[in-house]
Amino acid sequence: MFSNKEEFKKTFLKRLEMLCGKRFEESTLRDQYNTLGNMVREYISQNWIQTNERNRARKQKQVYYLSIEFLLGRLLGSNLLNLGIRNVVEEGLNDLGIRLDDMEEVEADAGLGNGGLGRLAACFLDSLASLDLPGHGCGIRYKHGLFDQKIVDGYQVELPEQWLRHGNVWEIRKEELAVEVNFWGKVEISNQNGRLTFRHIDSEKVMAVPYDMPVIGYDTKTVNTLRLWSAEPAKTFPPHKSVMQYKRETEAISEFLYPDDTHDEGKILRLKQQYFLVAASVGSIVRAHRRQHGHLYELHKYVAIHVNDTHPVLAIPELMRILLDEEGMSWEDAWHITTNTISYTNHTTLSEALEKWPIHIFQPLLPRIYMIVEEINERFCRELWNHYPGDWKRIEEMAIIAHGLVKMAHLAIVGSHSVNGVAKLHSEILKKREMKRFYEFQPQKFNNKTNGVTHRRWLLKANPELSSLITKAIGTSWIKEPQALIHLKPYAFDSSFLQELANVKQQRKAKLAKRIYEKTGIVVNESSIFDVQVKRLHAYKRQLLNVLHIMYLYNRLKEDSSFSIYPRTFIFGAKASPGYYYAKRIIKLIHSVAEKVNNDKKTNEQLKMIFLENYRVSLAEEIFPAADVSEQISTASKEASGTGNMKFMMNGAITLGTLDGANIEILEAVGEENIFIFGLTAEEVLNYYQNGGYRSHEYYHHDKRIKQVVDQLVNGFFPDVHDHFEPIYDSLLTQNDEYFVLRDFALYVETQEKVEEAYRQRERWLKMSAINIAHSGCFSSDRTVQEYANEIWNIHPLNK
Ligand code: 4GP
Repeated sequence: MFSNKEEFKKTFLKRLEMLCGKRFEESTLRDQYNTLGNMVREYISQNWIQTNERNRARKQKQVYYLSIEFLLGRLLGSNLLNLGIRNVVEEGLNDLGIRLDDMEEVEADAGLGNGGLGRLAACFLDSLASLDLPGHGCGIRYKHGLFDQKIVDGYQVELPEQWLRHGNVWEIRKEELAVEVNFWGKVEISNQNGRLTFRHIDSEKVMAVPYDMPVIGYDTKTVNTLRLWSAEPAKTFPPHKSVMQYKRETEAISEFLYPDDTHDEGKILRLKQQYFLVAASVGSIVRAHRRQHGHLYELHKYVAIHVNDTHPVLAIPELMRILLDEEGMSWEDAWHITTNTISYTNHTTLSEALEKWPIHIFQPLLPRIYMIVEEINERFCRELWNHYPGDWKRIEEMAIIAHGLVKMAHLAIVGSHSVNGVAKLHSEILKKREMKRFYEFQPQKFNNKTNGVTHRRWLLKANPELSSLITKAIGTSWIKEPQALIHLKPYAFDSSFLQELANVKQQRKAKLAKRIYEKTGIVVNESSIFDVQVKRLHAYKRQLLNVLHIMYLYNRLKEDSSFSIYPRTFIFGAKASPGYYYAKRIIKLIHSVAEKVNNDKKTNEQLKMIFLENYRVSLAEEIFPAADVSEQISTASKEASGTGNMKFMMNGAITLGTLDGANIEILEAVGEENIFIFGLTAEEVLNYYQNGGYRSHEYYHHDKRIKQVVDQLVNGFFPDVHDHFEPIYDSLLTQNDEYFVLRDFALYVETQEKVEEAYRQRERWLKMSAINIAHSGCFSSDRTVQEYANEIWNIHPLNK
C-alpha cells in the first residue's frame, strides 16, 4: 500500500479527504490520526484474514487467553513499529508538517485494566503474535476503562475515563457473531428415556457483541485477534422488567472496569461481568470449533483456554454445561475434555484477593452453572474421601463450596490441567502455603512461569535512543531474539559505550524533566538521581517506606548542616483504588511531604519529590527510560512477581529491592554487585506471620530516626491535614505494622546510602546499568510466552 514516503503521502491525503470529507488544510490532528489508523488497519487486513484462514485450514491448535483486563495503552506507535513502517510514515508526515509524536498523543490509552495482571495480558498478546503463535485474547469492551486520576489539594479524585469518546479506529464490530448470554431464571429438569436433561428457562438474555482488534506481530505476517465483548439488550425483553431498567442493567455489564485489583465490590455486577466474558468467549470458541469439526470430542486437541486469574474461571462449568446439556456427553467425557482444555494462572497470594462468591448471589444469577459447580464439588470431595479417608478437616479445607461460599481458586485448580505462579518464589509459596493441600494431592499440575514484558514496547518503542545505541553495538537480532541482549555484556567494560549510555540516559531525563515541569510547574535537577516508584498504591508495595525515608533525609538536612546528599529526585506515580482509604491517605502524605521538601530552600537543591498524576501506560513509557533507580520494595512474599522491575532494568535503571517476586530472579541474572537488595526475606516474613515475635514499637522506640518521622505523621508537622495521617500512624504502631515498614527501615536507609555511593562513581554505575540491560532479555515476554506455549498450551508457530 505504501512502500515509500511519496506513496504514503499520496495515499494519506486521498484517504483523509475520503474519510473526513475535507481538505488536508482544514483537517484537525484527530482527523489525521483517524486517517492513519484506518490506513494501518487496511494495510494489515489481508494478513489478518490470511492468519485466520491459515488457522482454519491447518486446523492448528489455538490458545484463547481469557482475561477480565487488557491494559493495552496506545496502539498506533507500536503497530507502526511492528509493521516496520514507522520511519516511512514519520518522514511522510514530517513533509506534511505533522509530528508523529503529536499524532500519537491524540490516541486515548486503552486502559482496560488496573495494573500488573492486565498489562501482562497485553504483553502476552504482543509476544504471541510476534512469535507467530496462534493465540488470541478475549476480554470485555468496557465503555470506561480505569478511572482518570486528578489530584486536588493532594487528594486523589476519580473521574470517569472516556477512551471511546472519539471512537476506536482499531476495532471492528461483528454483530453477526454475537452470542446470547443467559442470567437468572430456573433450571427445568426432565427425564428422557432414563437420562436427565437440563434446560435453563425463563432467563434474562443479554447479547454479547464482539469487537475485534488486530494484534500485529513484529516483522511477521501474523495478525491475531483480541476480541472484546460489549453487552447489549437482546431482541426479546424480559416480561417482568421495564424496557429502561432492562437496558440499563444490560449495558451496565460492560460499562465500567472494576477499579480494584484486590477486592471485589458490587458483587452481582462483578459476577455478571465474569460470566458474561466467559459465556461469550467459550460460546464463540465452541461455535467455531463445531463448524470445523462437527463435534466437540476433540476440543482439547485443538483449543487451549487460559484463565488469567480466577475472574474467568466460570469457563470451567460453562464448558461443562455446553458439553453436557448441548452435546449430550457423559460427565466423564465432558470432564476429560474440560480439564484438558483449561489452564490457570494465579497472580497474587493476598488472601483478600482470593475470590469467594456467596451462594445466595451465585445460585439465583447462574442457576445451571451453580448446579454444575455443585456436582464438580461433590465428585471432587468424594475423590478426596477415597484418597484421605476420614480426613474431614482436609476435605473441608479443599472443598470448592464451603460455609456458604464458592471458592473460585479451588474451582480453578480442580478444573484445569495446569496451575502456575508468576515468579519462582511465588510459585513455591503457592505450593508450600496457599495451595499446599492441592499440591500434595496433584503435584503434577503445578508449575512456574516467570513473568516477562514485551521489550518491543518497553525498550524499542519507549526508548528509541537506547535502542539505537544497542543496535549500533550488537546489531538488530535482539529485537526478535531478546536473549541476544547478552551480547551487550562486553560493552559494560567499554568506556566509550558507557559514555554514550550516559548520554542517552541524560537525554531521557531531560525529556522527563520537561514533562514534569509542564505537568507540575516544578523544576527538577536533570543531573540528580532519578529515583522512581511507579505502580498501584498498596500497603504491601510500601510506598510508605519510601516516603518515610524521604522524611528522614529532610529532617537530617534541616538539622545537621554538615550532612549533604547527592541531589535526588524521588518520582512517584500511583492510582489508589477508590474505596481503599488507607492508600488514598498515602497519596496525600506523598503530596504533603513534597510540599515541604520542594519549598524549603534549605533542602530543595538536594531533594525533590514529584507525584505524576494519572499514571498509565503512555506515561510509563516516558518514565522508565529516564529512571536511574527502580524502587521494588514490597514486603517480601507479597509481590507475586512485579513487571515494572523488568521494564526498569531493560532501560538501564538499577533495582533497589527486597527479595520478593521476580527481584530474586533479577538478582540471579545480574549478580549481587549489580543490584541493591535489602530487608526481610519471604521466609522471615512468613515466620513472623506464623509465629509472631515482631513488635513494631521496639523499632519505634529504639531508632530515633524512626520515632521522629512516625511522630511527624501526627504531631502537627503537617499542619493542614489535622488527623488525616492518624490511620497511617496507627497501622505502624497500634496495628503492629503488618508490612514490616519499621522493621526494614534502617536497612533501607543503609542501602539507599550505598545507592548514592555507587552513583557517585559514574563508571561503576554505568557498568551496572549496561549489565542490567544485557541480562534483561530473559525478562522479555517472548521467553515467558514460549514457555507457556511449550509446557502448558502445546501450540506451535503458524508459519512453521
Ligand atoms: C499482579 C501482581 O501483584 C504482580 O506482582 C504481578 O507481576 C502481576 O499481577 C502480573 O502477574 N496482580 C494483579 C492483580 O494485578 O490484580 O491481582
